[in-house]
Amino acid sequence: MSDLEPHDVPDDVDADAWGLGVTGAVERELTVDVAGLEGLPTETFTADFACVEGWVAEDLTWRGVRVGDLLERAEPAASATHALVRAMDGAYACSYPIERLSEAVLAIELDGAPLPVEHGGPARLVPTGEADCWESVKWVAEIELVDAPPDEEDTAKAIALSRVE
Ligand SMILES: Nc1nc2c(c(=O)[nH]1)N[C@H]1C(S)=C(S)[C@@H](COP(=O)(O)O)O[C@H]1N2
Ligand SMILES: [Mo]
Repeated sequence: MSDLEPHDVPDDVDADAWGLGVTGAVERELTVDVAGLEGLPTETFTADFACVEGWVAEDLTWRGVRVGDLLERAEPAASATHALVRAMDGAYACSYPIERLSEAVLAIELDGAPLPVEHGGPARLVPTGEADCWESVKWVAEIELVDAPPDEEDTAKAIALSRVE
């Protein structure tokens, strides 16, 4: 493992080189880049973002692609029940039931501008509806579909809570 703390901005984020893989229990693994996401239907919504550390960012307007639209293109296997959303910073990964992940948005814009790297650009997972702050995975690099809840590798909550005093 690198000595990069998972909350640090990865220093090699290059929007032109970035790609997101949809892997695992799917009929066709695929990779999508920023242009590919821009080519899919997007939606825009506004929400507050609250962190368990005690702060709130109000009225954030996200634009992005419904994860369900992306998963459809990869044709999830009938056996797939969950997904691990992995960040490009290696250790950070969050597990989701597929139905819930499908409702989340892969955001590429924040408040009308390309999502800044410090907030997870080129693409950040933004759950719609109730969610914990650590579920909003920044610098998403891979969505791996799996046949059972991936407890071992589901590190996001522990990493986030380790930062809370
Ligand atoms: N890849 C990655 N995503 C992450 C985290 C992280 O450490 N690494 N922290 C999470 C937590 S706990 C919070 S509160 C938000 C912080 O988002 P911000 O840096 O845009 O404020 O990112 C979430 N997504
Ligand atoms: Mo958080």
